[in-house]
Amino acid sequence: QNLRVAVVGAGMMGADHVRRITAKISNADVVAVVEPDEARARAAADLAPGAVTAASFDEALDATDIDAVIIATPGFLHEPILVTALERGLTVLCEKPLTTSAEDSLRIVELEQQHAARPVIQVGFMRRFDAGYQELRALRESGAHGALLALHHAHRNPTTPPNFSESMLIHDSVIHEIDIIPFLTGEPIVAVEVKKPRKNSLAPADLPEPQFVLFTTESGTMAIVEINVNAQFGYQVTTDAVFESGVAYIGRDTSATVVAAGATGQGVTPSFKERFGAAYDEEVQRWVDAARTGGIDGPSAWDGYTASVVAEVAVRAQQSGALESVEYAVAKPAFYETAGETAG
Ligand code: ISE
Repeated sequence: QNLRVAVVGAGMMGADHVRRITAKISNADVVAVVEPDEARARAAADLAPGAVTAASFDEALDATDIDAVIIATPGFLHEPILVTALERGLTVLCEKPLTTSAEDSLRIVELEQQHAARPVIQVGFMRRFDAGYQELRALRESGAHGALLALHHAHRNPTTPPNFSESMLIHDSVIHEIDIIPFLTGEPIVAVEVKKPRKNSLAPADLPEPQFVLFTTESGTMAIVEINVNAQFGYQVTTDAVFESGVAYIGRDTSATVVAAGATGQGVTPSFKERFGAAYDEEVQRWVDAARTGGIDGPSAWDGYTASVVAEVAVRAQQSGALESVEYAVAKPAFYETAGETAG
């Protein structure tokens, strides 16, 4: 029997997941779209034959049988849906961030251990499923070019949606690097500092960006992130890894290079949907396959929690301008010790 999935939130990402599950993913059907905006709910449900629409998650649970849920609402609305899903024994794919505070994320991690025998919440850190990031991680693990010394990350979006605040630069955008830096280095982040160069006049008046966010990991590897989300030209996410005897970079070649009319050029992806399309497909198929037997196959709520801790410190660093150190309140519980190449 196919996995019966509810998608909560029918914005850009939620609607994309409805389309993906219906058109590309095997062994799963979208049976409910939960979205208070009726027109949006209908538009997304029309992509999935037979799916019901509901204004709330509880309404959807009353209306139809649901095995698993994809949470794609704005981050600050994730927590109550996670709690309901845990109480109902559902498996979850929760878009990032897990929650928008370390305290709330820790509560989810504790609740998951009370309600489930093994991890049932996967966090939507899709970069772990991207071939480029997997290659960089394998290079570091192989030791072929010595130790990994530094990472340069560029994270550029064309524009921001309305009401995108300074802390959302961290919780919504840099959260991806906060997850991928430990994935690449194999080490936790221990310190964060933020520097703010000259403001882009094309960014909203109350959004001081671009910003440089500098992370240090346990052994002293440093990762600099240029977060630059009103860059106008398109969507670009690149990473350069500096090893002792070589460098490796990913994310520049997202299309063929065309030489014509006296110039050489390459396309730029318009949004994360295209840049990470293959990664999302891989992430969702593997989650579906694992969820059919009640598990997950990717970053867990623990990874969501540690990212929340670092994000909170990074928001503090935005305000203080100082080097802020990261303390984790609890050690990783044995419950989260899973194998698997995309696990934490
Ligand atoms: C958005 O929510 C994402 O998750 C994208 O991957 C990221 O690039 C963007 O900055 C976020 O707003």
